[in-house]
Amino acid sequence: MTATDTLAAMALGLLDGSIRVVDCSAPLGPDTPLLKLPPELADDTPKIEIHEISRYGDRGPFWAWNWLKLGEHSGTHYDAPHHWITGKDYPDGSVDTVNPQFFVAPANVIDCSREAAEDPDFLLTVEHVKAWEAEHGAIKEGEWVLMRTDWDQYNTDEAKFLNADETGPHTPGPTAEVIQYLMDEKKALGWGSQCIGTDAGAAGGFAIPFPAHNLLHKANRYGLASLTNLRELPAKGAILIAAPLKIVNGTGSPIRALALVPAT
Ligand code: 23J
Ligand code: MN
Repeated sequence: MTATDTLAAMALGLLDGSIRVVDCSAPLGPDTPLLKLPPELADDTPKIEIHEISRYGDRGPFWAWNWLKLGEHSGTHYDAPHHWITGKDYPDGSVDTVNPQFFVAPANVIDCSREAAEDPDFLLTVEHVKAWEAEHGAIKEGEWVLMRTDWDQYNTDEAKFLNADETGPHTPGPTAEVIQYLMDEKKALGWGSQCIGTDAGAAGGFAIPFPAHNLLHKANRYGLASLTNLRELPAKGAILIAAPLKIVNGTGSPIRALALVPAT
């Protein structure tokens, strides 16, 4: 099959509905949950603001439009290598310089929903990933690895989504070893989470602080956060479209993440 045939088959599948588009982005607005950092570290992500410029009225009779104020790492978003100090020197490490070929890629979806429901501090280990590969097939070079926790069910409630108490946030994520394995041995494209960031809630206190950020971006690879609807994706076989805005020197960007899946 030539690439032209492949694209023609895909065009048919999109038009006849046998390929379904799953929306993997959360609503982006003033109520979107945002990352809270410890006060001694930095300012938090600013609140998302949507301001009306005009709405079919005196200031523009025929049109409506808004202006926005928001952090790059707001809502369902993309982390570029320049987000972290370990990736700061890559010439293709900001959102405007990443090769767009990497914005469309196969996705491996590791279902940790049961574990995350039982333990909000659940950490995915290399043993888990290898067992998943034995069951579903190897993770291949250039593919996304997405951790399904069904955490998107808390997206409309910031307190539940962040799940913080006096000991800090409690949300699931990867061990440092998993990210190291995915980067060094699997040459994965990146790592995606359904929580506020790519790292576990407790990851600020790990031996390498925020290991997903540290190790993904050190490898000039990418992160996705606050993904939704991963329960609708097969373990293998989905194509994920995750493209950041082309913000000049941007370290990340909100995205409309879309998964192409077989309609069953
Ligand atoms: C800045 C500092 C720490 C973290 C983050 C941002 C994120 O999770 C993010 O959105 O990239 S952990
Ligand atoms: Mn981010």
